[in-house]
Amino acid sequence: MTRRAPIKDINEDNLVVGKPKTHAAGLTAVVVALDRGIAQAGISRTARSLLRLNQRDGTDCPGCAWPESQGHRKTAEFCENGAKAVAEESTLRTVTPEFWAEHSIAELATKTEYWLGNQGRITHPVVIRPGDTHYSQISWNDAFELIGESIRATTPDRNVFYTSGRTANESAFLYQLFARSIGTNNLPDCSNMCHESSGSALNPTIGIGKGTVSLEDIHRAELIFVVGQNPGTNHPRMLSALADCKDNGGKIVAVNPLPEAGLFNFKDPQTPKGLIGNGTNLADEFLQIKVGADLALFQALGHLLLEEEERVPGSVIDHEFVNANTDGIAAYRAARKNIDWVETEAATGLERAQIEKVAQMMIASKATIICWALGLTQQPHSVNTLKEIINLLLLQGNFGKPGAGACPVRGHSNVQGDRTMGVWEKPKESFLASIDAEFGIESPRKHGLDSVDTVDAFVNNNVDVFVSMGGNFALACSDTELLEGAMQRVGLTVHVSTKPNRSHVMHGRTSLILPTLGRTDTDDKHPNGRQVLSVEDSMSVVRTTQGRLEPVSEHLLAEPVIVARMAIATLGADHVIDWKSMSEDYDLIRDRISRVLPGFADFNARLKTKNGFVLPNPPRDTRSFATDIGKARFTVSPLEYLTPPAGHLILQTMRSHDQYNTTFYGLDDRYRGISNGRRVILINEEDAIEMGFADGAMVDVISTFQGSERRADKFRLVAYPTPRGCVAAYFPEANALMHRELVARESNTPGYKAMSVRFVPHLETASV
Ligand SMILES: Nc1nc2c(c(=O)[nH]1)N[C@H]1C(S)=C(S)[C@@H](COP(=O)(O)OP(=O)(O)OC[C@H]3O[C@@H](n4cnc5c(=O)[nH]c(N)nc54)[C@H](O)[C@@H]3O)O[C@H]1N2
Ligand SMILES: Nc1nc2c(c(=O)[nH]1)N[C@H]1C(S)=C(S)[C@@H](COP(=O)(O)OP(=O)(O)OC[C@H]3O[C@@H](n4cnc5c(=O)[nH]c(N)nc54)[C@H](O)[C@@H]3O)O[C@H]1N2
Ligand SMILES: [Mo]
Repeated sequence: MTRRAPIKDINEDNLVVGKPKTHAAGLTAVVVALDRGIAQAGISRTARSLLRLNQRDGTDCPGCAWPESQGHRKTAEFCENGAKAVAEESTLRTVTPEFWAEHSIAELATKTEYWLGNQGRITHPVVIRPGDTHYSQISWNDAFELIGESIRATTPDRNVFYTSGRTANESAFLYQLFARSIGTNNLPDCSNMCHESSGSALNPTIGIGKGTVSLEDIHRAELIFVVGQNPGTNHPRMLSALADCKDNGGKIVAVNPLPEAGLFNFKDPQTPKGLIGNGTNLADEFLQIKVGADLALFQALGHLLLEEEERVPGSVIDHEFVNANTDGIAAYRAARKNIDWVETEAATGLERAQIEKVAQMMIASKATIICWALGLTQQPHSVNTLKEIINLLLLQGNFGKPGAGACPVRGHSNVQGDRTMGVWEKPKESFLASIDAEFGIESPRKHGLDSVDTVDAFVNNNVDVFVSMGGNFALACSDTELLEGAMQRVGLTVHVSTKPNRSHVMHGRTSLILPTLGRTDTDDKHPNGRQVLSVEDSMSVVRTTQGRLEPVSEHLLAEPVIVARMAIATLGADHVIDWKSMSEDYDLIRDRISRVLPGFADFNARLKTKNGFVLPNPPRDTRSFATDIGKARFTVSPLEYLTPPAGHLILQTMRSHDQYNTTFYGLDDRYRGISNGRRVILINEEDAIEMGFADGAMVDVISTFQGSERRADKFRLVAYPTPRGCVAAYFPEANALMHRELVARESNTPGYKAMSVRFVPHLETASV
């Protein structure tokens, strides 16, 4: 059975603006989830895939990285947006060689990501060569030969291997091994654009780049902060965990410029009460902070905690923990002794009394967790903001005890696992030494390019071969127009993909699209039959994932097979590494991983246990901190917040409820009341008036960074409850406005939530 793709693209004139909602999920979530599945894949395929989702022996949801419960699993262990992710992948719509013959690149370049992605799953490998106007079919053998020749024809560091976070552990491990066998550490990944700031803050302060809590801790916390995160849309299953925390008497503080529906009330669609009742109220306190002012807030909280400690010694600081396990508290205490409340209130847009109330909640809590996501990682001073969070957690000893810790909530379903497997442009010496000893290769020691460096390398003509393991680099990164132009000068681009996207259209001089199996597809064309992959979630739990749906085409190859065949075509069949065997039997990859990576001993055996296994986490397991000084570190950062030039506002970019990064499931940002279009700027009405615009005005947006400007045309201003001075737009439309030099210091993560913008009337409107 084939299903026809929608032929209509987005028409922004149809945009509808309604009222933002104050609760998330409920019955609508169930209806939407099933509706999307059935439209894409039909009833039986939808039922088969959804009932296996996040079950033991089932498929790990290709949506977010939130963990599954270790205990009892519900029949439906997924959320609305997980169901949409599955519908998107299990679709019966197909993109065949006929599709590519019918649509030229010139035509595809006029389409939005919505149209491209909705055409369906790619069925055959295709190629486009210099002078061609269309992609056309190529055999797998010829495709791999072309890759091998191109890589061999250039120097190692002119090859770049990008990874998007859906790639499973085994594929990621082989992929980084391939890059290092060639002689490069050019392994940028989506994490560079995402939680890199978290790793940059956590590694030097607590000695591990990952979170320190388990799902059980979320249930048991006395106080949870949800900062810079929109869980109702991006991690909906987190809402059940927050509701459990509330049921156990815990309190929640939400810190966000926007009153996101999922922060306030959750109607759990898994329970009858959630379907028809009033739901669970979540946030006890909502700090509607200005964009980029969290460092000021956390410094103020630190000040208040220390003030209370002065008043009643021993009432706040966990002295035993601090003395035994940390360094630097004296300098931290000195730095936070004084505070300028006038500046703090102006920077944050919060009142002192509100901050004091939250400080009291912290003082009263014996187990606090601070959760965060991109609202904190994509600003110039992000790393310092996150270090300030660590200061607060250290002060009260919130590590290695139940219900306490740091919780960066990761994005892509295996982005954390990919990093564990060595997908990193700055690998540690111990890791390289270990793979060298195991495989008999000599890995390069020079650090490679991250995502931002890669954009620069494109612009400066320093890339000959770009391989993209999933993802959509052209739209995910900054400076869209410049990047798209530069990508087209690369000698060969190789896209290992499931669906068409913009990066395929803005291709290199020669380009290959290699269609691969997704998470939900059965992977059984191997001598020993069906193979199983593994993933690591946001809380360091490693477990299996396997698909059971019949792939839409017999020509799809699994990711480990694609990597192995690229390696053989490049390095030769007699290479010191036996790529072929590993790609036929993934147990062999895991055997090697178990010998290379700490925490993976007996990988194969432990993976087969009921819940998989949890990787070692010294702060959580034993209150030990593997920093260079063997202790956790308090840090001192100067006060810093965003101050746009005169006449400008701060723009943050975010996801709608109906997209997965650059993939648009649909056009309904239900919780924010925006539908049928995406080119909007959410603005405080008083700011709009002050700038001379009415609600609904059409504007062109100009962003400024260090004297240079970028422009994106035709956005609609929508009056919205966002703080003064702060506006919001959707990613990726706003990426055209992003200067690639605007990054977080230390982590080099793009400042996607820190642009300075102003507006001019859009001319069509002005001339009416
Ligand atoms: N359905 C769905 N799920 C997803 C994704 C998806 O696209 N769709 N993407 C996945 C990926 S890769 C990731 S990384 C995660 C992203 O998950 P999120 O981080 O939740 O993603 P964003 O949509 O960028 O939302 C950022 C939130 O931070 C707030 N914010 C912005 N600036 C600030 C600030 O300065 N301070 C504070 N306190 N808050 C701020 C915004 O108002 C918004 O609520 O989600 C993952 N899950
Ligand atoms: N302005 C702005 N820009 C941002 C962000 C932001 O908040 N604001 N967020 C950043 C973040 S957090 C991230 S993670 C990046 C996302 O950047 P990416 O990870 O590069 O982008 P995605 O949109 O997730 O990739 C979608 C593509 O992946 C392919 N795909 C899907 N499933 C599979 C699979 O199973 N295997 C393979 N091989 N391919 C598959 C499909 O072809 C699809 O078109 O964007 C970043 N860009
Ligand atoms: Mo992400």
